[in-house]
Amino acid sequence: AQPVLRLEYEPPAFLAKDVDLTVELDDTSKISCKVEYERQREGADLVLNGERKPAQMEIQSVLINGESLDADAYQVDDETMTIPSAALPVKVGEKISVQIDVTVVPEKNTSLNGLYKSSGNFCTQMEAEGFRNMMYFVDRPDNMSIYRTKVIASKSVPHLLSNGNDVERGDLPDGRHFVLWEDPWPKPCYLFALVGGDFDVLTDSFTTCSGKEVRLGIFVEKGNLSKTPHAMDCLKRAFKWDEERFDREYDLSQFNIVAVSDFTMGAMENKSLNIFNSKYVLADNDTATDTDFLNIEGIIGHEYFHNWSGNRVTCRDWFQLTLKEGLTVFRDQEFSSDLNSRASKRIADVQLLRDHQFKEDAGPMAHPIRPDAYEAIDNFYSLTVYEKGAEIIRMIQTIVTPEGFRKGLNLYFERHDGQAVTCDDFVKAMEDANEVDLSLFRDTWYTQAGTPEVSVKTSYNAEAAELTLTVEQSCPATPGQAEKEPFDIPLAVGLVGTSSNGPLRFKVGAADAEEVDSAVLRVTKAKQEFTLHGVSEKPVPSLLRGFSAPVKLSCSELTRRDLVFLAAHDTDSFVRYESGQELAKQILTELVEKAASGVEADALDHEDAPLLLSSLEHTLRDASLDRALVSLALAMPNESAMADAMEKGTANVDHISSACAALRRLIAEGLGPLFAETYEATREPAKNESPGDAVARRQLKNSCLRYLVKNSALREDALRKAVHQFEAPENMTDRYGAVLAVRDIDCSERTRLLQDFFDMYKSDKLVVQKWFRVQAQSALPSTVDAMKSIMDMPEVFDIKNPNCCYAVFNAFAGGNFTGFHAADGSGYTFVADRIIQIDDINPQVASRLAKQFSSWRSFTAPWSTKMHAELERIAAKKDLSKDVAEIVHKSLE
Ligand code: B3K
Ligand code: ZN
Repeated sequence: AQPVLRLEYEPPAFLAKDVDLTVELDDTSKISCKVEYERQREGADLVLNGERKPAQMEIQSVLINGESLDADAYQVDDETMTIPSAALPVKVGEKISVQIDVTVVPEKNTSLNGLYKSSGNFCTQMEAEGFRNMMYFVDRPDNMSIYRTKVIASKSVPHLLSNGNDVERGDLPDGRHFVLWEDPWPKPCYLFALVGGDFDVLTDSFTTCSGKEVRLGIFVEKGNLSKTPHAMDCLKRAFKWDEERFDREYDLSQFNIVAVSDFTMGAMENKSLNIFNSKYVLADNDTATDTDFLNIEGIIGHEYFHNWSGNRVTCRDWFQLTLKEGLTVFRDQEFSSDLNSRASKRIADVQLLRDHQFKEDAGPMAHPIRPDAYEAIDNFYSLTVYEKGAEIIRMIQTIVTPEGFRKGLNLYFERHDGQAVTCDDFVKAMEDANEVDLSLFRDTWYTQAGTPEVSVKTSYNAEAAELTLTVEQSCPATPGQAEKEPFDIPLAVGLVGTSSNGPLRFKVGAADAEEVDSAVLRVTKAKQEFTLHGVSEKPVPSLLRGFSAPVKLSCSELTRRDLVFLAAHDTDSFVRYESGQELAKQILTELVEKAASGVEADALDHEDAPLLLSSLEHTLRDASLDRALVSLALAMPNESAMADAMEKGTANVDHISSACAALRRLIAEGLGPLFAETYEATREPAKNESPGDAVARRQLKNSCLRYLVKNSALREDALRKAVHQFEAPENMTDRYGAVLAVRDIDCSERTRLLQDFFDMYKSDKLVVQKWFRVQAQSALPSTVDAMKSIMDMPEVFDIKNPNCCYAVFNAFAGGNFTGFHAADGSGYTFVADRIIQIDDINPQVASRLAKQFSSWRSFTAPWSTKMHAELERIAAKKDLSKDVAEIVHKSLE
């Protein structure tokens, strides 16, 4: 497909001011849309977006000012309807009414984009470009309109919902009923939503800071009411948090959430009618893990926060997507951090970024957070736009301070309320509210792709009590960007003293500056020096505190002992964690080299393993630590992270797998008794334990259990522990944790737990998806066969359901390194077959899966050649969707 280019933006020739929709829900649904279009450009034709497929849209009639337009008076092709200017006799600034009637078949719409059916209920997903699957319209985010929507259906469809307020409802003479909705806030069509179905409903209310009462509703498929209270609590917390932290009040008298089983993404922020993947709404102790509960909180918050960052102020065009997504991810991260453990949330977010976004930034799909071109916009709902985008916002907050950030955000909302704007407008508001110049920051982070590499050297002058940091930065080339300008990087640093084992105070810049124990250095040049004064002893530097910028940091003079020291003594919890990870990574890198030199997997050992073990032991024994952080420290860099860290074309799957397995074994064997002791100490709830502490305790307990089963001497006992934990769990975290612990071991306990798990939960789709996931991620050689058996279970597996695909195919391709990269290519072939199969059903799901092949250049042969061959096979598929085509072609370029 021809790429769309950011710099070719032109405002629309016609704006839809008022939209009057009537939707008659049925097998073949009739949709009538009367729009007041205001001309913006003299002489321009009215070009409407519309696609016949995937919902079989058929035009019934076109009326201009109430007069029927003959079919030969307008043109229709695969993507547009063009009404010639001559048929639209209005001047610039004047309005003309255009009414289009179509029919669509929601059941046929397996793309889940537009109007479709899920478990018998009607629902919509319009972002980014779904509205055009239901109506010919100016489908772009800078076209903002007031919507009135009349939904009509038979009474077997009792709940009829849309955006805004329900202003009228009643019965029709033919026995059907209707509800009329009016949304007073102008919005682009990607925020339009419509639902018709038979649901169970939880209602509640929230009183806003100015005393307005908001009715809240959560609509779920029948039988799920008991799994809604957590989501409702989260929703009310989100309302309150946004008032307190960012002065944002809700702006309508009702707010509804609908949970559906078939949904491509996590959820969608449609104005006052959020639609969710049921995975991110439904939870109770028996069926949801602690992580599920936290994810629900984050996503309910995220969608609610979009009401301001996205809906009241939206994007001018889709290149600006990070304007709403990066900002809203940042807001949901802060929400979760304020409500739970900030330190472990930060580490989890950094893990996600480094494990997945760094990979994207180093591969063929690398793009700036504000891309310059796209073929299929849905491919750009990426980790870069979302997660790296949130890091860019976080850096702005670091630069202007949290208080300045709040001021800047208030100015942004005030200045642009009701508008569709750009990332530049956002940065400008931050600059104006804080009187700072962010031009270098803006011109690097928003325009350049790739992960900057920052290296630091220090030199200490005892006499002058000065520490000089020499900082260098560079950024590897990415597609279309060979050379990069130096970024504007806020580098947070602290110093730790070895005589006190504690923070040292210092001064930045001048000897008479204020004394601090942490500072943010602004690195803006390729090479730059910073001098810290008043440094009373030779310190160990604590660099990139809190992961203050999305970069790869190295400091070659930090010895392994320094890393162990930081892991034990730094006051910054991120650097503590990071130092342990860095040590493990260095050891793993050398284990990979040993494996390459022919050492057998079982014989792999490392002279610094004892150092790592003593560091982990120190962490495990430190009673003052948050147990969630202890558990995070125990997780070693995985195979895929190691492959990413290697030079392109050098990753050998066998060597990496052996090295990672060896390190896990060394830890499991070296700390066996301590894991057993810690497991006992964390098995039962403590007195007066807070819910957050309980989550952290269970996290640590399950980490220990996973190591215990890897210890050959303790395995038998560990398997008994797993079975017991499965049978008498505190909640699903424990039951699922037990299954996870036995996942990779071919033993009777594994067979039994998997069977019991299925028997207990076979009627619960979301839990069965967990059962899929465990099997898809198993390191056992039978995994591809297990996935094929799952596909043969029509009562639980449906390839049209995205969650099923994610829990089996994406879980395998993205989370089962040894299985996906099996040397015989069986993993690749299995996944490529699925991409080809799913492409005809749901291109967005297929495209997400196809992204797993884009790392092929990282590997040595035979892996690289086999992945490449599968990419060629996918590329050759007839009628390949533009979503998958874009990924595959860019990967092959
Ligand atoms: N804005 C939606 C994403 C919809 C993507 C469609 N391809 C979810 C979110 O970020 O809140
Ligand atoms: Zn979002």
